[in-house]
Amino acid sequence: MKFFELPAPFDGLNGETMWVGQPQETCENAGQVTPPPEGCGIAPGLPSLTFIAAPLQCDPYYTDWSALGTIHVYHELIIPGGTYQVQAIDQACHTVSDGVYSNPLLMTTSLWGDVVSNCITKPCGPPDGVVGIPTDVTAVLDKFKNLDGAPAKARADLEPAFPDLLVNIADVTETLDAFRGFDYPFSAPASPPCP
Ligand SMILES: [Ca+2]
Ligand SMILES: [Ca+2]
Repeated sequence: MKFFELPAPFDGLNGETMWVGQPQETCENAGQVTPPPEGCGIAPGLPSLTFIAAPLQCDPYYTDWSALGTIHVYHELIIPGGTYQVQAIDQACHTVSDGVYSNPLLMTTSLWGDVVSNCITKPCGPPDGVVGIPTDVTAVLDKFKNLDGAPAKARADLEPAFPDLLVNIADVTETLDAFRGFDYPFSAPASPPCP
């Protein structure tokens, strides 16, 4: 994954690349990460009790990504309003060779605190470019409480800088700060993440 166009102060990392790491099954329930032996707790209104999450890392992890469905990629350098270029490569190819990667797919993340459009109908609508109290802040609070009609955790997990795959009151507070006009609170690293 290439950092294609990140906003300031992260723009010094534009052009740097990282790999998507090992995918792991993760609970939708706000208070759990890895599924315990007895299974994940409730996640009312969502189609599955789990989803697939994968962090970024500096070395390739090879798997059949197409078999996994939607993958939530998370890292401190997945930031709001950034555009990322995603490509895949076969394990048999040399990673330094041009022309052996799949066609690039560009993806842009939503603005800081913009989690949903609304959750009046389920599932919640996608981010709409604005941060509101009855929409975004309420959505994250509802996810913290595991209420019916809350958004998926991949949307509601805003903090810490490297998201912890949990949704608690700190995530609600960040969304409220975004509504109040506060800037993205996490800083850019001083040097590229990978050598
Ligand atoms: Ca919104
Ligand atoms: Ca969190």
